[in-house]
Amino acid sequence: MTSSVSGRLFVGGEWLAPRDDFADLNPAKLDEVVGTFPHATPEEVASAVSSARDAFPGWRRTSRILRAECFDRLAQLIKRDTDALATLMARECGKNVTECRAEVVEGLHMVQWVFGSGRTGVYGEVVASEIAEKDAFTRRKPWGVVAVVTPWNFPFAVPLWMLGPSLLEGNTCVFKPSEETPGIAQRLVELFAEAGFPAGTVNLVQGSGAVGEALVKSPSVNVVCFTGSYAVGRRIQELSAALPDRIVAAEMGGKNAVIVCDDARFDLAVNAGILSAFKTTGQRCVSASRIIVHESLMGRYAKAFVDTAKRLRFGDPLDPKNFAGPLVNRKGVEKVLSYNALAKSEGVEVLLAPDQPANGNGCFLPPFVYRTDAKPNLRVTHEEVFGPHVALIPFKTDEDAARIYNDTEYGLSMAVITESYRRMRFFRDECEYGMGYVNLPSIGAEVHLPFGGVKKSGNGHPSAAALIEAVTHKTAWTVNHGTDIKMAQGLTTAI
Ligand code: UN1
Repeated sequence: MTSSVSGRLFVGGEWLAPRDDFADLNPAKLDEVVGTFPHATPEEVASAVSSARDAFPGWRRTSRILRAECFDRLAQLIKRDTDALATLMARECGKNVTECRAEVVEGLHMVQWVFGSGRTGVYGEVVASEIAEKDAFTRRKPWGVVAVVTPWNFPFAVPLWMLGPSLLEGNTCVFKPSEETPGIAQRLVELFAEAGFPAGTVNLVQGSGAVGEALVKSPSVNVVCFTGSYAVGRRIQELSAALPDRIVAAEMGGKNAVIVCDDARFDLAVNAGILSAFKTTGQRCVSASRIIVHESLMGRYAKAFVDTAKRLRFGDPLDPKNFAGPLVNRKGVEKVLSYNALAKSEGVEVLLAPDQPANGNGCFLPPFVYRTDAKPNLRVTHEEVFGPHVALIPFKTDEDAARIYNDTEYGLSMAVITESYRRMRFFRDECEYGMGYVNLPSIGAEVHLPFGGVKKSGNGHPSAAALIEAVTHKTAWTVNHGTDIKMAQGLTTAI
């Protein structure tokens, strides 16, 4: 018998009484309730924001090194609980437990990075002044309260990408996770509390989009860090436009691609395509739903790709031998099925299609693979699907491949499979993306690298370590150590 989580909100260092407003189901076995959770009321959201606001001055005044040291304790707790965290995550979001474990490790890496940055991070620079007697320097200051609004597909690492840099720099946080993964979010906040983060520095509100909306509308929230769908990210940006100094760091999905050049190592190219398309059942924002293949390789590539895709085992997330698990919920299955149907109606050549969902009790859906020429109006090759659904698209020249890659509204992740440095540079410069990979899948970023995209994928405030830019603002300091006033630009000081 597996245990069920009693969901509680965490406000001002206190756990509120559990409530069961909504049930959190295991997508591999829809009759298993992972936990029951409260929808935060508008008053509870307001109280979480004011707790964060009240905790801000004390936390900001705490030395950066001492703030970072709290993360050392958190790292020990994550190491202690890695297996339990991975198992809970697998039950809640359906990712295979081996992937969940890797995600816990990714979260741990963020925490370790924050700890190390306490003593090594640079948070200002000394600059020159026109006046010899003046010292000038910049210094980063925290904004204040950061709302952390996160998705279900990376329910542990992505929150830490945001909570880590925010707290390191002296901000306080209100965390609103996806309602698909409230249990792992609650566990994470329990670990923050156990690690000794002061009351009010990390607050947890749970529930649906209305809860996130109330949080984002609060004028006391200075920064919103968001990863999730374009529709929600756009809504956050619109609501935030009403506030003059609101910062939004948004990462909003992709229509990523792997480009397979004619000089590619063949097996590596097939594996990179398979991992990009089907790891996490295609539910990473960096998953590739387009493999752009040189026409001379296409016949052989398509055959090897389909043969490999047929062999992949989508099954129980708790069985480490399975390649991947179910989709996150029924809605996810219906969305992918509707794109599979759309592909057929748009006239593509279907190479592999699921007959029907493989398991009636879970949200399983085997891969869908098709081949099509690049066409500007084909919706399936332009819209984000978020599931095991992938197009193989032929190209003739590198210029064609870059044009096909760029012909979407998104620009998140790109992988190029080539042995040629010249080609790698060509795609690096000509394509629009945030993360570029060579001879690798389009997934698998590490926390000390910036993570984000351009166009509909993001607004230039990448997550993970690079989030420091969004959660602080740079101030300028100019200090005169002369005995009279001398001004820049030759401004006269005679009175
Ligand atoms: C996401 O897909 O939302 O780069 C995050 C990766 C992971 C993070 C993915 N480190 O694939």
